[in-house]
Amino acid sequence: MSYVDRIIEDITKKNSDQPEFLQAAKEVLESLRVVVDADSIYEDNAVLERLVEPERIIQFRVPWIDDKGNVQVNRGYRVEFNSAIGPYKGGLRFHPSVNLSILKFLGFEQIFKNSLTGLPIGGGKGGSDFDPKGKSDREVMKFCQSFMTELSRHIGPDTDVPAGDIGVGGREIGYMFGQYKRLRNEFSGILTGKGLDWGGSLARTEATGYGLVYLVEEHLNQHDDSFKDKTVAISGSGNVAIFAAQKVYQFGGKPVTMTDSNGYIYDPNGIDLDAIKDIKLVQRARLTEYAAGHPGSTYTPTGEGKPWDLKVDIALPCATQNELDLNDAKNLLANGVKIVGEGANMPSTQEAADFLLENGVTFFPGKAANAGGVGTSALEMSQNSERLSWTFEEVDTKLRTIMQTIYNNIAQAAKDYGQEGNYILGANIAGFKKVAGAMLDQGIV
Ligand code: NDP
Ligand code: 2IT
Repeated sequence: MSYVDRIIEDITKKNSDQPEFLQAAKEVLESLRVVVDADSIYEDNAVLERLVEPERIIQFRVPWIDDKGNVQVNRGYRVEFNSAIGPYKGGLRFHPSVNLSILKFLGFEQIFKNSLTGLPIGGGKGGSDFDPKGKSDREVMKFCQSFMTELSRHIGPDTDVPAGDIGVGGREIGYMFGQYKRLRNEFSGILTGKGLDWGGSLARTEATGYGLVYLVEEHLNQHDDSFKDKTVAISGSGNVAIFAAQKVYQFGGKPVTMTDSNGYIYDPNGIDLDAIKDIKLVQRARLTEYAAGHPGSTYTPTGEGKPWDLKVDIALPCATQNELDLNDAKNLLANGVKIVGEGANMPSTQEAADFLLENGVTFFPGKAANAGGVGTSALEMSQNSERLSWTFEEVDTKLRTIMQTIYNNIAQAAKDYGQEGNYILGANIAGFKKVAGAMLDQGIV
């Protein structure tokens, strides 16, 4: 049995209750066959066995008191997956669906993504099954303070630096930072995505969405094309989706859809981003609000259609895992889509990604395409270390360079292994090589 087959069999046995983790791990392992079969150093040093096993998982109780005075209890986690190339780095997700399978898939992806940024950051992820929806600001604050009371024992600017993800934005980072500072009497860069007046980086808020569009634009430019006049389907209406749409407009394209968990809006005139920002970031309301002020737009509830049913040139899934399945991939292809770029983490099922790739659609996996967020988080860490703040233009220019470099590196890796244009393979291999090299250098740890 080959080395990769043996590892797949082993993780399938050990993690049979973790479908998302197995999905993410198998995809990477399949890509690595060509690398590990060519050199026995990986098997001799059990690199894959170590890679699929988190260095540490912390699970804890998060008790808090709601506005009615009732005691609530949630589960908190931090998966510290791999620190071969730097301190653990990765977001915190607050969503009722959060469990170990989801956090292990996200932490595993983060290892390779962070490696692709070219910056010294290891892979980690955390979060809670807490649902911020419908909670008052006070309740969110109480929860965040309790969550950080335990998490603070495990993180640090040179150990583990969490950030935002689904359900964790500027408000939550602020409450968690305040609690850490109070507990430790220490003002340090233990989280990224901080407010601009207290250690945050300009352009971090925009970075994931902008980075996604920079990567796709780089691909288009290298093929004498651009976003200009392209119609774009975007899913999600949170941090990543909003700033991806903003950059699409800046490059002359037209985003026509956005989604939340209840449904999607289609606006053939182009999504009104000011309205979305007001609904989602200020009112914290639902997309159903959009239709009223926007004649010509339509709202389709979840279960009755998806943005992937429409005729678009480019699709950018920016909401959540497995939101684009084989049927959606078929619809996109039938409608002439040319590029799918993943702003979310693993938004395409394995079958969807394979189908798109096999049918000539250019496909950029999340670990490459959404790496601008964590890349800019690493830039925030640099600024915190030197106690300076760079200008928006400085950070944005570095972000664009990071995304251009990622594009070139994944394209080159795919070519080197005889699969030109297979950016899934390219991203997995390019991300792996640096981490595996560091693991070999550092011995069996
Ligand atoms: P936000 O919380 O800001 O927004 C999430 C969006 O996705 C909302 O519109 C939300 O709708 C929707 N969504 C979330 N869960 C589901 C679900 N189960 N079904 C349908 N819709 C859902 O999160 P982000 O924009 O930060 O994150 C979006 C994706 O991007 C995630 O996959 C995340 O891991 C990834 N990502 C984020 C980065 C960042 O810097 N923030 C960096 C790299 C990747 P609703 O409001 O109804 O829940
Ligand atoms: O999935 C991701 O890369 C993020 N949620 C951002 C992580 C970070 O540390 O900025």
